[in-house]
Amino acid sequence: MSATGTPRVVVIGAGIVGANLADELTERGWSDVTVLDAGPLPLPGGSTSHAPGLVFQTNPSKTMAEFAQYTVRKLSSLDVDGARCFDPVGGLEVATTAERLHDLQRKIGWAQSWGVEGARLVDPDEVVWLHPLVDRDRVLGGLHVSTDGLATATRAVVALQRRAESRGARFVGSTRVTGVESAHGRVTGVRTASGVVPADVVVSCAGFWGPAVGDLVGMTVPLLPLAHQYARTGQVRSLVGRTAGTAEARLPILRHQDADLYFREHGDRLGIGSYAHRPMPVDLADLDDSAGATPASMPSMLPFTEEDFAPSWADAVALLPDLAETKVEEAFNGIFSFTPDGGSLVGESPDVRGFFVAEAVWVTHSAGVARAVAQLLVDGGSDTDLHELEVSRFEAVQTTPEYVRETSQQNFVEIYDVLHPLQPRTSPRGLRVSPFHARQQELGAVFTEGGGWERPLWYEANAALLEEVPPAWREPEREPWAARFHSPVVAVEAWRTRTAVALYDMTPLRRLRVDGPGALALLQGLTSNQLDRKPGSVTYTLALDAAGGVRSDWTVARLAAAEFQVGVNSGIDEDLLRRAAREQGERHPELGAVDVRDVTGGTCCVGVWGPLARDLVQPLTRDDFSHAGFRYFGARRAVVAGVPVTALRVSYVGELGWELYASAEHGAALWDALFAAGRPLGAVAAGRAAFSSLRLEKGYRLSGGDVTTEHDPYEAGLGFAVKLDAGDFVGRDALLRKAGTSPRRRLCALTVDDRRSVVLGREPVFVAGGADAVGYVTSAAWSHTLGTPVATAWLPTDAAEVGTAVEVEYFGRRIAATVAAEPLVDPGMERLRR
Ligand code: FAD
Ligand code: THG
Repeated sequence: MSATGTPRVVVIGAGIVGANLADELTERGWSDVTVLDAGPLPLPGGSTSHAPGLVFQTNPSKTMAEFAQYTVRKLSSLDVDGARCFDPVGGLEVATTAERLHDLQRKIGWAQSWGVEGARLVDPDEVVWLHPLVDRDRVLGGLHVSTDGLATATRAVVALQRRAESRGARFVGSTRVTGVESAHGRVTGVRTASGVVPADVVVSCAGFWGPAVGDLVGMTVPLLPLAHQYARTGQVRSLVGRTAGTAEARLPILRHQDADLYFREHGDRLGIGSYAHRPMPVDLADLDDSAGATPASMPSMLPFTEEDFAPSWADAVALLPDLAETKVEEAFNGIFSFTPDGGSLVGESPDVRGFFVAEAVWVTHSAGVARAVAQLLVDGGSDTDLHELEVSRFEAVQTTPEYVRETSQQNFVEIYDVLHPLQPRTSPRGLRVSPFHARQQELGAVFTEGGGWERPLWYEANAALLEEVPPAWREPEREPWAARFHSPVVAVEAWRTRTAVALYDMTPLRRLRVDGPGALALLQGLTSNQLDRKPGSVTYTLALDAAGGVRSDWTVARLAAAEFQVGVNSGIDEDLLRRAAREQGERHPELGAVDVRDVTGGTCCVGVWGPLARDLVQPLTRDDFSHAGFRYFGARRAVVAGVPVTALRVSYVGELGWELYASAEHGAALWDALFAAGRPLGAVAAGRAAFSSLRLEKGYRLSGGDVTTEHDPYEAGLGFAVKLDAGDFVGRDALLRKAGTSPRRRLCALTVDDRRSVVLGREPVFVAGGADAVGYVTSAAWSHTLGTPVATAWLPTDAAEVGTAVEVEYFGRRIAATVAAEPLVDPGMERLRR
């Protein structure tokens, strides 16, 4: 601790992220902050030192769009001796294809959902009015966002450094961190050529050097440094005299995504960035880190490879014909970071406490990410949901050099592509398959990928049954966009689940064993429900953050007094449990040891669900699977078809049935036995598409989708899983403080009035006839049971009353919908408890 009683913080890296973090920490009273950079200040030579600073705020991710909005707000309030750090010149994305033009409407929807102001579709005349260099005949229209603009990142770094220093921070240049010191699993300082700088908290903001700094503590930082071409033209006559005074730009920043290009003005020249070239991965070991004294020798700037730029130059001239009179004058291949899913990386080392990273962050999101990290450090949680950024979101197989290299390059290639929300990656595939995989292939499974797993979306074999599906259960033909990665066959699988029985491969559902005398105390202290129940019971419970926000929802099966199987949502949950177990062991050794183990690999799970589930399973076992003998939310070990299983009577699709867990080597035998026994009952194999639709109908929440840390359990409709008298747990105090206050918003079910128009998620929701979005869709599906499209949406309380008429905007079209009572299907729980 420092003299002031706040932790001593070392920030590695004085780029836009490190500088913002020092500012945000000192603003919160953590004044003992030292920012170290290997390069000279204020231009240490990282990506920030040459970033052109385009800030397009609109993003499919709510979190990233909010971070961008904060960056705009914050940088707009900063200056260096009167020179501004943000120019709100506006952002313009042009469409040169019908597909792009159509997609811009989806983007406007995101802007409305996440509160990005000033977004509207413009016609070709207006495109040219906004950006006179554009060839009117080339464009079909554009998306204009008046609040987008240009960040002058290097100037912002200076302003942030000054402000942070005025509050006590120190910035030290030309000082490389060569080691991280730790004791008893906690960081104690960083090593440099001039000695050790003591620290209680170290945050690596090393940009694309992240993996090298991570190596110092044995932390895998799954990012790939890639080179990206940026060129400046010579003088363009039509630009002369347009900018005046200190302004470097008046024209809106411009994207030409159909050619993977973006543009900004530099006085009377244009800057052109290209993603059209081959991916150019960079090996950190090849960089000349001794460079950095002059901009021309920055380690993050590699020599321009002209031949890679040639097609882009032709495309640039085609869109902006005035460029024909000039040529590229200065250009380089600049280095930045890409990740396996395109997201930033924030989080703490699993092994060395107090060592954090905040990397793979664009200038666009830098202030927002820094604010969230500062909140995380100072307050224990951020008010913006961070699960999309958490380093622990990746599965082990997704952090291998091979995976990171391939997927990050693919993300570079696809960065400006029109991507469907359900579009699976094409490679690498087949990294994880369940023991049922061969059977699934025989049944014509159409697979998607998630967490490295192959997951059936639906089974083509079921197409043979389509004729039998009663008309009321079928779905009318979808419009082309919503029809992608979807099939009418899903109707068969949903119908058979609700009327007969179906087999679902639940193997990828992450499960942990939490065992030992301290296990109950650990789980009880970490989640909201009463878990001290008889062995053989399953409890649905919530992992909250300190502010009472929902981090995740778990099913905790108590298999024996000190043995628990916990069904979780992702690696973030495992990370959380491991940290808490370690802390409990240190602080409360008297509670006894706890062992947390991921048992997902090596085991498998099949969900047997439907009104005939008991008729299918009971004949295969001597154990009692009757309603009285095996209660809803019960768990037991049993033998099914000669295979030892752990059976949980739970169902995310809201039907009678069980999750049957077995050791992986028994998987195929178990599947075959269930399938054969099910055939006379009309059993089918069913995939993710039916699964998602059925769970939505039942009103079950998808953690990270419907509900995040931004929501408390009550507004999410999950108050039933909170037992404030279950002893102390993380988030309990925050919930107690909320007692008596009424929620501002609610998660609601919507049904679509025309009973046809399917939406997909993230669309803005309006009160009927309203001009401004009041909420947004989280999940959506066709409900086969009800014969209408349905959705889940966050709405302010006054628009959340059942019967309220709302509109969902889908590609610019307002679709009338109505707030409906939850759950949409089986409110009386008769299907589950029989
Ligand atoms: P950096 O600025 O790279 O800072 C990291 C710092 O860490 C460096 O100064 C480095 O010297 C220091 N460091 C590393 N290792 C050590 C060590 N061991 N000890 C001490 N110090 C160390 N983003 C946008 O939002 N909009 C754009 O228009 C845009 N255009 C771009 C164009 C190009 C050509 C490139 C290459 C990038 C562009 N980006 C853009 C991305 C953006 O530049 C980066 O994402 C951002 O600058 C990253 O900031 P940072 O602070 O994380 O990293
Ligand atoms: N199965 C198992 N574990 C899981 C999931 C699962 N863990 C992660 C995720 N899915 C958790 N999500 C849910 C959401 C709802 C329910 C189960 C898991 C559920 N809810 C009942 C309800 O809302 O009526 C709970 C009723 C009760 O508490 O008694 O069934 O799919 N193993």
